[in-house]
Amino acid sequence: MSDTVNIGVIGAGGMGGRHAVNLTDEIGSARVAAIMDVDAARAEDVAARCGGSKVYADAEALIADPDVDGVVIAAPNRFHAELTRTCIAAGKPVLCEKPLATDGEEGRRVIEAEVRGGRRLTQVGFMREYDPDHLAVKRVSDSGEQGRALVFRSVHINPGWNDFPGLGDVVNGSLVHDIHSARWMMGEEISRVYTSYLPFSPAMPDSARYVVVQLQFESGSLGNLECNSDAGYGYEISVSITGESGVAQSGPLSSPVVRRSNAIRQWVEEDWLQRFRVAYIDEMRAWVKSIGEGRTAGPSAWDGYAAMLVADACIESGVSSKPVEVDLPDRPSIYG
Ligand code: ISE
Repeated sequence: MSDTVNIGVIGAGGMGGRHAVNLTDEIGSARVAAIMDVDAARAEDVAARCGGSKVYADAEALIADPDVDGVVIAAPNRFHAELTRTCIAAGKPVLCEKPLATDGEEGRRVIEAEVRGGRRLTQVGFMREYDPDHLAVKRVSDSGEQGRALVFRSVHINPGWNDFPGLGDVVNGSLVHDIHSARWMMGEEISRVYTSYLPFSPAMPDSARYVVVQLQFESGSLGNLECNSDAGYGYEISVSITGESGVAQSGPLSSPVVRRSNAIRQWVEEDWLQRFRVAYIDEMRAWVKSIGEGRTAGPSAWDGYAAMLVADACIESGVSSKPVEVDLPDRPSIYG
């Protein structure tokens, strides 16, 4: 491999486009060698923005390209697991956007493929692991200065959704991040969930406007995840860990508090691309570095799979209105 890491990006929409631009503008040691999208014009635009990448209409052909050292998957969620398995079969490192799969069963097949190959090749795009606010809260909790971690809380505010999301859309598309943050920041597995949700109207009982998930961790610690899928004003994410003698809490906003004309105002980010701008760049930098060093780090396929098992349980609980136990198998040795 030359000093430059050649990346193929699958999906030239908002997320894939952002990854491609970050690779081009922010990561000196990488270039976008190839880009794939079923919308040729969209792929051409991103390719031109990235200095003239090869354009593919077929994801398998991009993965097989010998000039591609690593693959970013930012295609629609339903393609994630299968494309990740294709990368594993080709022996190529892959950064797959969340969710790794559409359910636990599909996630299990990714794990089987990676275990069969005998080494980690997959990083999952749980980019909260690179967000300075999440990291700061975790650092305080891990330091032990507030005693044992008792309760994890997260509040996830989406500005809106294209149409009326169902419970599965909100859990797999949004809350899956917080499920991962809960496991990662508390350093333990979730053993039980109980989900309640509010539909957009009584006439649309399957829609999910606001979702609340109560968690229990293996040690007995507790958690609470909230997601407003359609807040109508902006995007906010906050997390906290309550310990025995204190609470570490991230501020939801990075903008200054402005006092003027008898009012206090604070600007709210429009979406996750703004809020997590730094995290996406740091995630990409770390992933490219790991490819250059011939190792795989960051959130693993196992993390992606565990999150899907919890997500499945959250959906089952929301539908049945009953608590659901999470049955996580033993972690294969390649995941440490
Ligand atoms: C979006 O797809 C993301 O990945 C964001 O991080 C998340 O906060 C948002 O809810 C999702 O829709």
